[in-house]
Amino acid sequence: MTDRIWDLKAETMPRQEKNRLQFSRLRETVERVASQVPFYRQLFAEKEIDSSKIRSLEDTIALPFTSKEDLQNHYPFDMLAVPLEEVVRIHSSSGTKGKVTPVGYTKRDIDTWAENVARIVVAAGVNAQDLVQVSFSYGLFTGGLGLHYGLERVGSAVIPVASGNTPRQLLVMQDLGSTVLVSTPSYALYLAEAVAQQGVKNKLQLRRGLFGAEPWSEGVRKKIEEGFGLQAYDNYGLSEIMGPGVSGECQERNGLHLNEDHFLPEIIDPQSGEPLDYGEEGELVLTTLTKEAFPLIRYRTRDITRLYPDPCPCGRTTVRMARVAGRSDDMLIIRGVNIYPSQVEHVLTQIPGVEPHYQLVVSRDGSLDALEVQVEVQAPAEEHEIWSKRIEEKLRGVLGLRTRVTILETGSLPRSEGKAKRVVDQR
Ligand code: DLL
Repeated sequence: MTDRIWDLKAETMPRQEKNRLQFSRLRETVERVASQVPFYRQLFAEKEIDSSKIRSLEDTIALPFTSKEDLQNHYPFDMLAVPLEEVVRIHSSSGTKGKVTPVGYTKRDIDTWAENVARIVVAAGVNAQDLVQVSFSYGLFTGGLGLHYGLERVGSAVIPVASGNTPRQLLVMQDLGSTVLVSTPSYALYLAEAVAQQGVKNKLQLRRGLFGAEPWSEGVRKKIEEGFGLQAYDNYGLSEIMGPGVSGECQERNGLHLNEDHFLPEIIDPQSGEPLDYGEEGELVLTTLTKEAFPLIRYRTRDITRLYPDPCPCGRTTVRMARVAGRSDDMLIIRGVNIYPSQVEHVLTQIPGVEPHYQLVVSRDGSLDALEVQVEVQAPAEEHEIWSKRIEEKLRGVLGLRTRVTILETGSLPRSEGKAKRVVDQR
């Protein structure tokens, strides 16, 4: 069965036609930032770049990268390509380290955003009949309002519960009969746990869930699906580029369709900055093609993924990205093994009896880094030792990683209502 497709023309456009569209939008963007954003004007002058040098899409690689540091150095509004009076909304990135990065939107940007989100929610099977419980926070974070506008555009009834207040979430879910849940995967796990504790799974109408804003493994997908009896879909985005709506899974759940007519993707080697081929794992770099207020050229997302250009059985021709393994800055190097927290999560969630609640504590052991995995298991204290050995062996077998596993009782680790903090760095 083919999915319903929100924007048939854009999402099924033949590649050649799409490349032509991307190229003309890229040139326009380069011209616009060169004339409107002093940062780019100066950078292009230094590197002797102007739009006449962009003769094909391949010439994108001649353009300089933009980094998070560039945005921080032009805090708060120097990267805007329009006067502040044309800005109608400001969001910001999470800013876990240092200052937040404010991002502006014009009226048209807000409209484009809603269209992009509409595409990904329809790809995940949501329609006008759905009652959608949005359990993302509403505020500077782009998750709440971003999903909200896209869902309204599709015609769903949006319930803006926002994050937190778990008892109320469960009440709304049951009494209003929410059919779709939207949240971070870690909050969904927390909610699923509360559903199990109250024994109300059979009172729920949920059929689908859209989860994103942080890395999550297939194991967690399974736990969430079992916990609510729904089908879970991944969606990806980042505030600097727009927010949610950059890419999302269709019914095939085999990669996230990227809205390429608005965002030009590349994969690069995070160390050398050299471009990598389709299928190769590296850092995602995005150039906005239609943003008015906050256009970015070759923005380094730090997110590690791959791109697949082959058409999808769903009928969409947009390039698909693999689920994000993690951020290059979250990669741990433990005794020579490079590892993302989501890989540890994947192994843990494959072991029956182990709960999907864990934390990784990284410390220094002499000149080497050491990893302690704290994980919850439903087992009496006298069995913790056996469990710890069993999990250590499993991690070593699958990931080649030597760790110390500490077993905790169910409910010991903090639960997250937004993005989970999985790594505690004691170095
Ligand atoms: O998290 C935007 C968003 C909201 C996406 C709701 C999806 C749903 P930021 O707060 O700026 O924006 O954080 C962006 O979160 O660079 C990734 O590292 C991570 N991230 C977002 N979605 C995913 C995902 C929003 N599906 C940063 N899988 C990004 C893995 C994700 N990581």
